[in-house]
Amino acid sequence: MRTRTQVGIVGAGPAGLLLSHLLALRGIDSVLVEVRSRAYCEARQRAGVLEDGSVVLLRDAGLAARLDRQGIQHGGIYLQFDGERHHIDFRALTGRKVTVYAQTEVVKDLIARRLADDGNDAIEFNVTGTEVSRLDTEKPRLSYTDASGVRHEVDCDAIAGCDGFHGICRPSIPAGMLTTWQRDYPYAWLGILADVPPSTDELIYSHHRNGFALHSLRSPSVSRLYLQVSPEEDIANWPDDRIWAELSRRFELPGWTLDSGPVLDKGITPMRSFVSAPMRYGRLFLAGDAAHIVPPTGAKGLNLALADVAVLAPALDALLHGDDKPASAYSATCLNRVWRSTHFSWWMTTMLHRTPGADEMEAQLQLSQLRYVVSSKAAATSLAENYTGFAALPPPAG
Ligand code: RFL
Ligand code: PHB
Repeated sequence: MRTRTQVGIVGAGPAGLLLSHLLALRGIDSVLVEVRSRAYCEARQRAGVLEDGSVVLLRDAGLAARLDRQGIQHGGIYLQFDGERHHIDFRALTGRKVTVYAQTEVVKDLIARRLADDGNDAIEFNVTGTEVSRLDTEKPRLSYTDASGVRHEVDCDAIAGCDGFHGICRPSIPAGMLTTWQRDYPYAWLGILADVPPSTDELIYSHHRNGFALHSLRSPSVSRLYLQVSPEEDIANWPDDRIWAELSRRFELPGWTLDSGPVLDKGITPMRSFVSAPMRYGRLFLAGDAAHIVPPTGAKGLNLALADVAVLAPALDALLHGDDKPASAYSATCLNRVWRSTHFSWWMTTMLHRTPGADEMEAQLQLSQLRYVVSSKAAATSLAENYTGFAALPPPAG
């Protein structure tokens, strides 16, 4: 079946969904295709922390009704090391805060809004055989097979590759056109979602001789916790009791206890830093994890994905009206923020994780850095400024 649209979008993660909504607000049509089911996209456990800029972006785009009711504002984080827990007060240091609101909820809100505005055709779930072609022409093509087996060829004015790190858009760019930088870390995160109220009022990032641990949350009754494990670790080796025992050890503090509860979900995530540039080839624009990955320690991946499409929507609007200038600036504008977040995420990660096989010198250097962060206002401000979001986002209406 041969059709046309203005913008073809691959991937219904936060980047693709928000882009289709921002384009719709500008009166621009899109076709959004997603390989997974709606239920899968809405249940995939991932990020949990939104920068103020991301909250404002979602609010200005009319997407924050539930976020404003259920999001939990956090004015800081705890850094734990050497048997002590220290508070970093973002509000006092920067006047800013972050909002705990799960990526699953952002995705549910976006899907509900797209379907309410444009009906069931707004998103094609369960597609197969997605391909993008003719990228160096003014009429790139998005091809896919829908859930009922019909093959679609969609002529577009531009295509947005929002299909994550393992998607097909980045590999569709001819060899030699992209420069990539990648670092794989020698550890992974074992994450659990647990049906138990959080044992803390703000997130705890803990440096421990057994490895890093993070206590986060999803709501006043659901906790999200992570443990550093080996990237080769098999989740079958981690029954719930062992996970809780290891979490208790890594967060141990006199007079404080970690409450445990039923584990609702668990999984292991590898950690990598990856940047590919430029984020545009002809009429294909990459956004979010399709173009860059950060390790989750800085809570940046979701925020970067939203920031990219906040820049991309007005750039595509201009391109469709004959002005290529903002589209030409898209990659450099985004990469500025991407590299800042890449550095910050690398810095948080290497300061807090234990490198397997590393000598005692590394642990002492990490502890010295942590002591500096909690005792120097300048160092604490630097962490707070980066964590809460360093660069301002453009307004959604351009
Ligand atoms: P996504 O969410 O991966 O969405 C891409 C979508 O594309 C679909 N797709 C295809 N569709 C059609 N055809 C194809 N051929 C396709 N190939 C793929 C996929 O099914 C998927 O639906 O990318 P997007 O939109 O760029 O969003 C990025 C974020 O999901 C990611 O950066 C964050 O989750 C990272 N992250 C965190 N970010 C934060 O800002 N704060 C956090 O606290 C935070 N914590 C985390 C995280 C990521 C984690 N994991 C699991 C990697 C914690 C963890 C554990
Ligand atoms: C989460 O809540 O999933 C989360 C929070 C902070 C991070 C990473 C993940 O740095």
